[in-house]
Amino acid sequence: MKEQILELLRQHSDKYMSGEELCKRFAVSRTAIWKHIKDLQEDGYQIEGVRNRGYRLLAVPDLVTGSEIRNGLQTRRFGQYVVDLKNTGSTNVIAAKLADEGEPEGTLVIADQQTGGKGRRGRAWYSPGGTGIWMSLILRPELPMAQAPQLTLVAAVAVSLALTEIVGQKAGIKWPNDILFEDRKVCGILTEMNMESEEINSVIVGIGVNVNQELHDFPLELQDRATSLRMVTGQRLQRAAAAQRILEQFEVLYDLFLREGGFAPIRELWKRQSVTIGKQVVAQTPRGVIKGIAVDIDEMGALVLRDEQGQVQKIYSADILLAPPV
Ligand code: BT5
Repeated sequence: MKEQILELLRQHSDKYMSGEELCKRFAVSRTAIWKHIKDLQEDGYQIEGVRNRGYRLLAVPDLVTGSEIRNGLQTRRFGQYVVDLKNTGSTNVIAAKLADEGEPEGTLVIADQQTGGKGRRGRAWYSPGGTGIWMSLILRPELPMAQAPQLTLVAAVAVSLALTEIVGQKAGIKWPNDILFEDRKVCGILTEMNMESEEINSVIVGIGVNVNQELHDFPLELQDRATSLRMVTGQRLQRAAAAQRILEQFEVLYDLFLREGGFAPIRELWKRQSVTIGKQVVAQTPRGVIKGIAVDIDEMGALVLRDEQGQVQKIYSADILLAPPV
């Protein structure tokens, strides 16, 4: 009922909602309504209560709850069902479990804080409370397994377009899964696949975006390489609004990707947002280190390098570093 009261207050935020009206709608006592209002106020909602007039919503807090994510969200599936958590190990782990239990495509798991946020290859993702978007989306694409890694690139384009729009400055993609502002990482993406007899059962796309941190909020080892939307814009942002823009972009591009049955339309957008192409890079691949110039990504999403011997090399999985100046 608390959520429904909040929805009503949102819809009528230009006027007062009388206590009597609320009692009638929910067939409960005034005390019951008052308790829910008090609860909402404790969550950070600024609700004014005026005798003989009623309640009015004045301001919403920066929360990443289902209610804040769904409110005004322009998607059909992505984020229409939200599991919100105050604190969890990793939203990817929870989303994978829910996917196993049959939750549908578009289900979103979002947490205010992660204590075991995961990066790739066993690395950690720093996810303190109240500052970032730590969310994982369940996808169930009908795709050959070999195409699953392309979903990281689809998500990267979606995040980069959404953040570019929010900040008004290009958010660059560093292949395969980093989004950068001015060479500093603002977002990382972790895509994990669950197979069932050679077929994709589900793909979990985990997205972590630094939103309201200041430099000193990052651990020392990240201070020279991480950034947040606040550090770039100089302003605090509502995390839920930023998450909505990402979900909206992602749904459009994901549908395009599936409809076109391939990576081609995304590839062009990817190249436009990339900060990797044209750069000297060092690729640390499972097969060893390859140095060269990044010249393209191919139709499968692999990074194409021209190495120091002039040979063309395709990289399917790697950590990319900018080469030190020679
Ligand atoms: C990533 O891995 O960039 C994937 C990060 C995915 C995080 C999301 S949050 C929601 C979902 N649930 C999860 O548990 N994970 C996903 P990788 O490319 O391996 O980069 C990891 C490296 O980024 C670390 O080793 C640090 O150097 C750096 N790093 C860690 N936390 C960071 C942060 N908050 N901001 C910027 N850089 C960070």
